[in-house]
Amino acid sequence: MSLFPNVPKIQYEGRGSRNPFAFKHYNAQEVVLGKTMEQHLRFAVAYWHTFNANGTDPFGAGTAVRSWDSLSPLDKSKVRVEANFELLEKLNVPFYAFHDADIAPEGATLAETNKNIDVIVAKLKEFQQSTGKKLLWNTANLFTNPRYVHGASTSSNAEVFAYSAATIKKMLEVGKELGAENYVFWGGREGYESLLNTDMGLELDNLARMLRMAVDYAKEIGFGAQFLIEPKPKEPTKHQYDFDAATTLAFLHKYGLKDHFKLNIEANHATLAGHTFEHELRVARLNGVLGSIDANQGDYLLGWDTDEFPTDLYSTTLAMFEILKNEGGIGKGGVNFDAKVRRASFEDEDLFLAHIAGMDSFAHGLKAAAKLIEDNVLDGIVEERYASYREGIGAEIVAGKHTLKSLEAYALGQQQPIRNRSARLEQIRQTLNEVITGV
Ligand code: XLS
Ligand code: CA
Ligand code: CA
Repeated sequence: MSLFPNVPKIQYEGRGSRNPFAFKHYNAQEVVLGKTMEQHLRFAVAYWHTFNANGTDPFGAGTAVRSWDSLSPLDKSKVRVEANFELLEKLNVPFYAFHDADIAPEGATLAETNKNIDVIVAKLKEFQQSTGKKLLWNTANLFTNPRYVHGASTSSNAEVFAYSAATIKKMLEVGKELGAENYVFWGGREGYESLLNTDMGLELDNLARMLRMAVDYAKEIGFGAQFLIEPKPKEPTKHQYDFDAATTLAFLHKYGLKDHFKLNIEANHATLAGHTFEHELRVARLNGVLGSIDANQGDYLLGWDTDEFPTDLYSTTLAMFEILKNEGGIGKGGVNFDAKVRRASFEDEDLFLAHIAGMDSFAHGLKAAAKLIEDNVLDGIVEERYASYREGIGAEIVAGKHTLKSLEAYALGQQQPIRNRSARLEQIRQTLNEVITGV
């Protein structure tokens, strides 16, 4: 029985198509720079936004109209599993991602919750086997339940730390059972509101303690997923500890955890931190920790995490440029649509149309980024701009042959005033426009 009878299997029809239920750019088997689009992009659907979110906002009730609305919590969870695999199949998306709380209702006790999870995990496993779809990552929701009011690993209450540890343990086991390729740690409420009542040192030490325990347990049970930390600067707490890629890297270095984690970079979190998506990806890439991405976009007029489906081609192009430049591309990670339809897009069809828009925007970005690389556009510009470091004094500086003293002697010896060259940014942006509109 179909849960989305009005939606056909989405096919690639190419650029000129005006069929809303067709891809204009995402052609899974098309080869770009030696790999298929499917291999480059490894798309994933986020369970929570797609099957759980109902459009509730602080001013109004849910608007989404779903066929499972009237069911009991456990039956709802079961139908959502079917909805997930039908949607993945119709969109030709190979992966999905979830939190424990997305797939099964919380019970009255931890044991009961775990039992509910087991029921659904068995069903997910059956569907994975019959469809060939895979779990990109799973994670623990350590922020919704009121027990996490002061955080989870960084809670002021040790009972909450222990409960969080038990939940992470369970979700690592679930990840192993379902063959998850990654496991994500997003710092839900790991942050603080005011230093007046916060022991920041202890909280950060505890966060590191929990991550270390997770690394150890995964090893113990033979769960080989790539571990990912997902930075975010604020929301829900005023100050989140994993503020951005650079802050998270410093944390991992300090606690000797760098070898065990990569980063899951989310576009909307980057902009909330006052960075661009590509900035965060570049920082991660240069430090060898670009693991996976959460694809979405924020709204430049709003200061919060709107998690919109990505449609900004500048952003998808520059993001894909970083991914293509990353050794091994996106690797074990993927492009996870951590994005939700707008509250006014409340019909089932919108779930598909939104993913088509996101997938096409990333496929378009992939093609544009590949063109930038093939035609040596940005690399050529950068190479020319830094040419002074490849000869003369620049080459000597790079080779480590100089000191402040020797450079003073050099500068004193120069007779001509220093001449700089224009950076030509306007022209570069025009070239980028040409590339994006030309592919
Ligand atoms: C919230 C985060 C969250 C993580 C997974 O802002 O994006 O959804 O991706 O816990
Ligand atoms: Ca996310
Ligand atoms: Ca988000």
